[in-house]
Amino acid sequence: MKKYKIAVVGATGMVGRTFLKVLEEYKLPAESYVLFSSAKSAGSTLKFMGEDYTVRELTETSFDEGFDIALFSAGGSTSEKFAPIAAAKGCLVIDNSSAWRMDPNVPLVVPEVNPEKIKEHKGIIANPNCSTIQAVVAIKPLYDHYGIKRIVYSTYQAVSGAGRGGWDDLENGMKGEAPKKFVYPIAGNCIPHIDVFMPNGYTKEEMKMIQETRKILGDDSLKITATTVRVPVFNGHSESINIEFEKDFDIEELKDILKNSPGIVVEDDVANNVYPMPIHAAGHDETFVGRIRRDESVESGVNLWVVADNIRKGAASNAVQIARQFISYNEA
Ligand code: 3JM
Repeated sequence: MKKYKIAVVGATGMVGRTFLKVLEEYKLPAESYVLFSSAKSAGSTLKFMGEDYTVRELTETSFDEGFDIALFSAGGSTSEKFAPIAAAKGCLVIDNSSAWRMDPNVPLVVPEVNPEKIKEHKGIIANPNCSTIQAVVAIKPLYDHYGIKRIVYSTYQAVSGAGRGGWDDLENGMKGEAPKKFVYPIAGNCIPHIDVFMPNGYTKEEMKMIQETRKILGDDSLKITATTVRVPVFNGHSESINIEFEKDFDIEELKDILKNSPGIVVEDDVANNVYPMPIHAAGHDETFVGRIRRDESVESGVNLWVVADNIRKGAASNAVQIARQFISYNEA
């Protein structure tokens, strides 16, 4: 079996550190790992695979040494500049930023949903937005069985999605300190504003969910609307997803479909107060689905409550799962 030279770009950030944890767990067939960061964090040491790794500064010649796979999570501008450099050197980039997601030459992949798109890569594969990933894991099996007319997303997103600055704003805000990352205090608050506002009045986060869902499901005409909200939760995104189907459905059959689909854990026993919550999803790679009930206001619709660890399945684990699937296609 081939052994892979793997680079982690943005290793010191919140997602980067989770990359390292997930890589330790998934045990890819690696020949070596090299960790990169910006000049600011270069030279620091990270514990990885039981050893001390010195983080190296990412430069234009970093990919000259012949990497096979690079996991990027260093922000959009770093990806814009360095992903093409890495790809030109024959390295597969799996990019966690929004920089390449909507590029028609870049597959946008969630391994439970559209793994075969990995084979079409031209050097870059994009990891979807955290909120999109958990949504499409839950939606895809229902899309296949019943067809979908329209989706309404409402999200309740954790501060970890905004990186360490978001985390610190909640922690310090609970002690009464003013926010640094968010426009308003997040402690004791909900902020209906994630990423920047667009000319149509939506936020960019909302438009990411809409456009990425269409691309991943391969359905450009799917009707979708979204409201994305930052809530005072440290880690784990929650989503209310309302779906209107083309065909009629049986609610027990729908639950069975979700139970038997990859990457999903159904937690739905309201008589015993069982439903998904961020405090339970943290540390897991599955998407948790509950509060499954018919939308009685339309002919054929359902409401779902969908929760996942946004730093793991929403970022690091999904990217490592793409790498693992890429390797297994190579071996086949
Ligand atoms: C989630 O600095 C940056 O460019 C990162 C901005 C960002 C993104 C993004 O647009 O890539 C922060 C948090 C995302 C995302 O996954 O879309």
